[in-house]
Amino acid sequence: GLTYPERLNVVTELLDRHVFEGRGGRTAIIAGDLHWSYADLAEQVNRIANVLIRDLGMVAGNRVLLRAANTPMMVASYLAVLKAGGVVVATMPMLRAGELVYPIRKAKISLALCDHRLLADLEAAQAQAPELTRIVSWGDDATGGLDTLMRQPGYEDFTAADTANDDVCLIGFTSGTTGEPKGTMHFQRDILAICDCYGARVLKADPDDRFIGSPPLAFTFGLGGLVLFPMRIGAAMILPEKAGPPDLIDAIERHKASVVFTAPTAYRAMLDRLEGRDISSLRICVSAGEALPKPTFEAWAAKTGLPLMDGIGATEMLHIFIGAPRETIRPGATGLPVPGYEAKIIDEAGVECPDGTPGRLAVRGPTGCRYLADARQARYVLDGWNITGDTYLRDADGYFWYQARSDDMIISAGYNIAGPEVEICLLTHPAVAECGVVGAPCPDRGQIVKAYVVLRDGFEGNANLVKALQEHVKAHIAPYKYPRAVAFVTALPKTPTGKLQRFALREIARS
Ligand code: 3SK
Repeated sequence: GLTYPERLNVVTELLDRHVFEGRGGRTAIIAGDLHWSYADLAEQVNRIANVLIRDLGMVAGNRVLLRAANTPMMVASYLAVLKAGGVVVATMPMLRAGELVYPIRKAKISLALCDHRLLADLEAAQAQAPELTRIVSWGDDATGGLDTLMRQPGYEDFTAADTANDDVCLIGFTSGTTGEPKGTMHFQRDILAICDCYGARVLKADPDDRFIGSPPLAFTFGLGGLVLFPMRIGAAMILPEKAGPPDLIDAIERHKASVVFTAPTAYRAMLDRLEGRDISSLRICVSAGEALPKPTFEAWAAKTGLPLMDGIGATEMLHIFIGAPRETIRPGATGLPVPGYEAKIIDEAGVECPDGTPGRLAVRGPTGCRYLADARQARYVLDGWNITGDTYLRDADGYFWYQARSDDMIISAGYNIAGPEVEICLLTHPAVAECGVVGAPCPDRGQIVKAYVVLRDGFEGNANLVKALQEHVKAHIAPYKYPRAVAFVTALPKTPTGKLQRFALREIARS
């Protein structure tokens, strides 16, 4: 079991400890030409924490909204709020004004720190969210802005707030694929727990690793993979200015990244761009955020010699709770419960399913399961188990195999067909770059399988290709699963975290 001291401030453990113990000179952050050591980062954090308390009147327990891309100042602000005993509500940089109103109102946020480049939408949101009374920007050297306030003399030291290990310190909003976003609350100790479970027992990186990746820090996948896991072991994080696949390759090559956290879509996009590039510094590649199709695993392994470490996490659980250390990966399976967590498969009545039978994935562990003022708690958390929206099966060896999001099952002429299984099959066809498969209404069969396909360069979407794709599916998986309808599109609808929005495709299919 994990035990943490009753009084615990994670910033002491993740950051200040490295400085007290003589590791302050180690590199903490690399962003373009900027290099911050652990000591540099600690000073920035102290300066911002002083501004929060002395200039902005924050008191422990206050919620502070953060809005920025993955930049050094975003990391420092995040840690400063934690160190000062506040509660971070980080928002995805791509959210627009209308989407910012809900978290501000729901979490009753009065103070925000914001990169000046993203101010306009936050200010527009403020007009509809009067509880947000103060926005302080950085990066513009504005009068009264964070940059000037931070420079005040005497701000270089700050004593960490005396927080309890079960004080809430971050509220992560879900991406809201199934209704209003839910605010998930996490304790100070949860931040260490994910490092000491997934980080220490599955990822097993070391202090000389250099972490990189694309998920925003507002998505806890990014927070853990890019900030918390490296800091727990005194390693470095690389924060590229842009995090699209070409930028990721450039930054891996330039800064010799060794651990990468990103989603399957980004691995596929990188695969097409590796010719002539040197990414030999990579040694650990984590894939999560959406299910990892086996063809993507195989293609990445063939091109780089590296296995993709699949994992499933949830904003509710803070980070990955099923995955496999490199030596026990089974291609196609997500993995085993991360040490410290338990997982099971249940049916509609909540009864555990026998191995081999698909059902709903439920999980419990040291993190998770606390929603901010939300009646849906009673539906999604039963007896301490978090009921996910994913259909999985467990095999006789205890490995968990993804089937579909529970609401992504297509029922066609009485057959249950998992959309993602058809997607995986289509992805093995050379013409297919990306695809999404959903049920479309059909008077005869209830639903038919419909595939939305983005083609690779050089392929033309015509009737012959439709036939070829249908034959391809029939030849590789049970023929009743083949897409009776295929539409060629230039892009698929995605969430800000890069997940396919099947509900949006379903709506298109319905119209
Ligand atoms: O699998 C996910 O979507 C996820 C969500 C939150 C944190 C971590 C992960 C991998």
